Amino acid sequence: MQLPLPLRRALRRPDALPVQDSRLLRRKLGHWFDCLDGDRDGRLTRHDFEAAAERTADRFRVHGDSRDGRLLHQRFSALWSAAGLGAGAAVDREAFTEQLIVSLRDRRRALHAVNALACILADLADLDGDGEVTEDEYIGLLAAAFHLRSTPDLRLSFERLDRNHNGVLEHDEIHQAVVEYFSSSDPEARGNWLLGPAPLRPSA
Ligand SMILES: [Ca+2]
Ligand SMILES: [Ca+2]
Ligand SMILES: [Ca+2]
Repeated sequence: MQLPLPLRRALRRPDALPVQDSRLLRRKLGHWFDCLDGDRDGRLTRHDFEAAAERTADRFRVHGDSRDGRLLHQRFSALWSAAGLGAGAAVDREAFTEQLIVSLRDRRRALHAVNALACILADLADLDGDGEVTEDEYIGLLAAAFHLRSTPDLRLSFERLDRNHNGVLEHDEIHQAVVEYFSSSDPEARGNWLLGPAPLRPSA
């Protein structure tokens, strides 16, 4: 999947997407931690990222040696490196959030890494290969990759992410959501819903 041109331009410009620290952004990044911490031990290690790649590959029957299998592992791995974490690191929720805020501010690489991961995930989720992600495909993907299993919550999210209300997610809607999720402090930003409504709830 190619990034839409306006987003590619925006990602290249260092001042185009200011990452403003806020309680909302921290809640979103904390929720991202929870999504990645597949073994729920309260620490993120490289193993969690490898396990997420394997889980996703199993769900979509992608062989590890195939192009998609290799891309999936590479992109989860790049996400770990781009967050500024060393190979043997183990970080808790707070440390991960702090580190990721620094990485998102200082290096576009962190946002590129998440976007690149979103590309391969959207391609895998698009089971019928029509270039669009349906509600069922979106819900199946988030359950497989990130253990998000509340269908009513994910239906609400899908509705928010589908900006043009045509019943499917196009690639630019997904990328716009990724950018907003990882950079916006606006409580009205639709991208806040990328991984379910949890970050928008006061208890999150
Ligand atoms: Ca863990
Ligand atoms: Ca599709
Ligand atoms: Ca749409």
